[in-house]
Amino acid sequence: MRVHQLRVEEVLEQILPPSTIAPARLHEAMRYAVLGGGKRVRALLAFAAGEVAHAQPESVAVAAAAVELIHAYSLVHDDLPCMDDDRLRRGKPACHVAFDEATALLVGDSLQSLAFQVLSQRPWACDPGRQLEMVRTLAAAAGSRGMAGGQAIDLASVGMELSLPELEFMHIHKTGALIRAAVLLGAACGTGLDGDAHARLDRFAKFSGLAFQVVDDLLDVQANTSTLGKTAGKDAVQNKPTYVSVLGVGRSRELAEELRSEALAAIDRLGPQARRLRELTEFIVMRSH
Ligand code: GRG
Repeated sequence: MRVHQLRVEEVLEQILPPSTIAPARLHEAMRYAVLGGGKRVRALLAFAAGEVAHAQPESVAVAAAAVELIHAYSLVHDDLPCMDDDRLRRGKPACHVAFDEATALLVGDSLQSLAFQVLSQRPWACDPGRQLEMVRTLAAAAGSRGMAGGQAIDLASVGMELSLPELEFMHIHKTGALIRAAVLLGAACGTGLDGDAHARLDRFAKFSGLAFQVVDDLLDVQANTSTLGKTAGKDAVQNKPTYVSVLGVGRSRELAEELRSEALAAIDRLGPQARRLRELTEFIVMRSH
């Protein structure tokens, strides 16, 4: 895992504009938001799915970096006062606190553009048609029918009571869409997947994405701010519907275990190449931050 984390860190370091070139402050803020923090779960999922499809790690690293850029943009915008209004991210001041709100807005915009620039650069995947498909997959995952749409539902849900299916719908979009894109992009960097394996990976991505969110909701009530690197206990303060508010802690933990089992069952037939996906599923469910 560490090797892949370092590999994606290296690609991110290279593709982010240096803070010595104009506009220096924007570039400095982009680097601040992306580098030296984050678990890189989405990148690791891309590498793990790439292994199932016999992809070259150098190719997967580019796709993984693009997904991490979109993720970093979403965190910068999510922390803004007009959204989740948080001052701490990845154990340090949020981007708009360390810089300013206007810069943070532009950081998010620029990271999103950079993700698609990277993904569409000179052919680096096995064929340009597949590369174009990856651009489409990531765009759909980030947009109004994916992550941004999920965020809109999240903002509109404050103070409301959601049913379990409504909560699931929100999270399949807000958190799940990008996790799914990470898995599909990693797999698309390789050549070895038939339709059945692709469907299995897609199913895996759905369950592991939901498990990720259930655990996130649990950590919000069970972990402390210094372990999380972001403000703990915010969901209740902001009166947000979460798995914990809908199901309670005990049932949410059970649900995380059920989702873990579903995710593992989905890739059961994928053999030893899916070993890292299994390890990541354990990490997602057992993580402490
Ligand atoms: C602003 C368009 C827009 C979208 C924001 C992803 C998101 C939507 C908001 C983040 C808020 C949040 C806490 C969501 C729960 C799950 C989640 C995405 C947690 C953060 O991801 P991690 O734990 O973060 O992978 P690191 O820092 O490790 O990369």
